[in-house]
Amino acid sequence: MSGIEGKVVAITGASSGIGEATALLLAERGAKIVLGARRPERLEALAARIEKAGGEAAWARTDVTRHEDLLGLVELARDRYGKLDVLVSNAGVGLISRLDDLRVEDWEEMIDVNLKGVLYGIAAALPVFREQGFGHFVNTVSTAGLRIVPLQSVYAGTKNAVRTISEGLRQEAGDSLRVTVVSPGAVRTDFAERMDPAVKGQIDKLMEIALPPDAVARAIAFAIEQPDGVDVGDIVVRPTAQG
Ligand code: NJP
Repeated sequence: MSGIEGKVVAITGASSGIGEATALLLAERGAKIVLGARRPERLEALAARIEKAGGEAAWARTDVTRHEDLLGLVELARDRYGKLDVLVSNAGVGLISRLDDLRVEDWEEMIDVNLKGVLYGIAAALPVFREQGFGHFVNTVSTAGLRIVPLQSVYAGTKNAVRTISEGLRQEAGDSLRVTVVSPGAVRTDFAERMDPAVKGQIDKLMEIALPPDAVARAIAFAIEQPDGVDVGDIVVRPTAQG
């Protein structure tokens, strides 16, 4: 199958930003969307918005730090729509700081959400993709992993771990599963909201040139809509003005 119409796409981190924009775009193009994040009221409202526009959406409260929640999200896709074509592992947190600040809990949260959350997604979807004989992993990583700068080393480390695992997954996947990593640059979302005010200045500057989230959604849609035999491996989408 090629194209987006009729595909069942589960998205983590679907309650805002890039995940939300991706859900709206793919639903508009005829995909059935399974929304996951921790804020149910936002997922419910987004599903209602998609349905009102003539699309199809289901949702489940999903904390990606819990393996069982990812199993539940994949199960919901199969129960409701009979299959899962794509898992977009997009949930992420960017609690950036200097290593000297020793914000060990923030490091752990980034590892739990950005890295283990993606692994739990692989653990939930891979057996299903194997059984079906088709499936596509799309993992949101970051330009922070391509151009390493101060304050972002742990964040970039989690994203580059996902980049590495995704390439290994691609090589192990064989000829029927696809694996894509998407590296956004600065994107105008809620992403910086939880950042320490002391470091937020660096990000606020970037936000002045940031892209709207649907620019990344279009890149994800591009990877998904390719024919089965075309695996778009790595996409970088950053503002033209980003250094
Ligand atoms: O940010 P935001 P983005 N379990 O804050 C969810 C990467 N990125 O759209 O759980 C499940 O609007 C959270 O949902 P909730 C970034 O690293 C961004 O920009 O309800 N979900 C929300 O839906 C991330 O991987 C930029 O709070 C959890 C979503 O994650 C992806 O883009 C640059 C969760 C975050 O949405 C989307 O981020 C870049 C959990 N435990 C990479 N914790 C950028 N914006 O500039 C959080 O290079 N979420």
